[in-house]
Amino acid sequence: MFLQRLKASRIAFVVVVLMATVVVAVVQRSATTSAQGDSSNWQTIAEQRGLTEADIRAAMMTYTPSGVMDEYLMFASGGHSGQVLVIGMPSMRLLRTIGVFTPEPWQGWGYGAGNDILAVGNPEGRALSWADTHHPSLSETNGDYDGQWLFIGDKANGRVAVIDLRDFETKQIVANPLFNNDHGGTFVTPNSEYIIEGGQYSMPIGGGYDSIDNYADTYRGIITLWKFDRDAGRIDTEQSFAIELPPYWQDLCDAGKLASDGWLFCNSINTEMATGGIELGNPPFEAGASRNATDYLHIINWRAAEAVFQEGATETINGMEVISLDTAIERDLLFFAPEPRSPHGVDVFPTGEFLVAAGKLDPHVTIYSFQRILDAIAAGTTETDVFGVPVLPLESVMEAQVELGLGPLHTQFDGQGYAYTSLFLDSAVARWSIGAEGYRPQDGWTLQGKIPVQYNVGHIATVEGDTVNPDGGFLVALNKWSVDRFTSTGPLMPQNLQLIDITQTADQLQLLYDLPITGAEPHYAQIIRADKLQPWLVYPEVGWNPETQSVDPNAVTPGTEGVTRDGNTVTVRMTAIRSHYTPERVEIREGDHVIWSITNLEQSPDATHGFAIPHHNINLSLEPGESQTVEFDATGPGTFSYYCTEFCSALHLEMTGYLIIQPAE
Ligand code: CUK
Ligand code: CUA
Repeated sequence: MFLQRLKASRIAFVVVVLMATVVVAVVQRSATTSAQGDSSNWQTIAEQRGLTEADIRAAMMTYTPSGVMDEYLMFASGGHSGQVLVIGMPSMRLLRTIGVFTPEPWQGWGYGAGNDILAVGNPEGRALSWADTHHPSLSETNGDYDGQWLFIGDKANGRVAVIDLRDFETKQIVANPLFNNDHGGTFVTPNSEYIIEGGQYSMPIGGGYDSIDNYADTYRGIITLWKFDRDAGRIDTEQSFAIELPPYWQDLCDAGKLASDGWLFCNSINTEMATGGIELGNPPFEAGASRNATDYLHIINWRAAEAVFQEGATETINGMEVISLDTAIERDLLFFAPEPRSPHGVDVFPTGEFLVAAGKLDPHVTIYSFQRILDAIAAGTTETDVFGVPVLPLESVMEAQVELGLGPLHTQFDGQGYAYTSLFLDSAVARWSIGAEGYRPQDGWTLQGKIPVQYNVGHIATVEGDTVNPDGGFLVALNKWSVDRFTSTGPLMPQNLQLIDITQTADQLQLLYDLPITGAEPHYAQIIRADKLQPWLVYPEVGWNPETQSVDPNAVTPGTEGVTRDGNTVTVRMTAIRSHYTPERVEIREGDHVIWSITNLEQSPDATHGFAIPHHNINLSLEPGESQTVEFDATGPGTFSYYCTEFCSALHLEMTGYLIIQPAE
């Protein structure tokens, strides 16, 4: 744990070393002065820049000298960019973006590589080129992040992506055939058996047309359990299934673990079944969907659902097996419990014994006991919702409520017996103690303190916060607004990720660092210890196809390069190595269909070559050992200089060649 590692003695040692370094630098640069005065002394620098002792502590907690690695990696959703952001912590350096649902030019993602993966889910006649990624989820083994896979959902189009953490590249996208939006995804079960994708806005299952006047009859909610096949490294759509739900707006889900393994939980809003129509004089959604004092926490026995699916007691809709609402009720796999008020999210405690939901319009968080839920189910209930789903009385399942402040949203844990909840309206993060055995029984269920954040915080993420064994140390607040935090670059302002030290007492929670994020609203993030990841430095063998994670049959070996023709089909076999392509001239004819394979023969770390052909929208990034094949039609004559887009060597500018396309006649 960072907290334990960073003992006070070590801090003192670091201070002494830092000062000694500064003193040496001062001696070496004794004549250094500037127009702003003597800036060779760290105290003077601090004074000149108006830095407080707390600022200097913050700098020392985050400053990471060149060449020193980060202890943690944060995987943050890339929001509207449809990507994933990889951020080192505690330095808060952006290390990588991963092209997921959207083309990403630098990686060549969608410009010759990954085009077929990106095309999954394109509605007929329409190509999607953006996504709204919300919740990244690291694969788990026994409830702990195992550093192997990352999953993320696309709220805008109802898709889920699989990323392989050996090369940090997207391997698969699946499109939900039942729903064209999602939100309660992605979340994994404790051994990544399933990737959970909950829908958000109810619709006719299958996505077809029906009048909204039939809302209560034909519109429905859905939760999909995508089966993850670890050996294949892919979602197995044949072994995946979905559960039909009432047309409430299921929101955010979390999987049970340890004590509650085998179950999953989702909060919901709009149990009023409002259908909008402000322009017709109806209450707007914001009013219509927040009338009820409570909505329904969804409690789902996914192992029982899996058994129903395996029995075949499902119906097939658009190729997906669906457990009907009636079957779900009959087979005792779906229960509700009231949750106050317009809730957003449910979070399962590390031991799985409790779960917490927060109502955006209620200043409390409500904690449910899983044992009480089981007892209430066993005791039976006569109360149901209008669809016949059993409703467990709140008083029978509630363990505690803690008043925190305005607009509580999402909760995380630190492994020290505390929970943290974001307060959207207060723009703060609250720390509260967990008054249960195994946590902090001595402190009870109480608010401990709050730290202001800037501003409108959504999710928060603690180190390994969704595991059975959170690491503590740091918390990151993912804030929607930054308002006055950064030098203005116009009216569109960055999101603001703020790193917070949670190792101290509640009144000493300290804001350490602001990381502005553009191109995205990162809704959620997960943080993993960097030593759990074992990414490749170069691909294991020359000729590697990242899509199949094996040597590509089209890989080109030295000496086998060339251009061959079979009718109108031209095959180009090319190698790339510092600093040339072979061949350097490719002469073809207008109307040819071109299949162009190119293999980077390099085995040195970071020896990436690019490959771009003008006016054909082809742009590859070939990492050491990588092989790619692109296909295109030579639709017009011309002279095109293909070239390497990475400054790979002193003679990089010479790494080029000519594609010459003769006119058809
Ligand atoms: S959501 Cu964005 S702040 Cu999609 Cu999890 Cu709550
Ligand atoms: Cu290869 Cu520049």
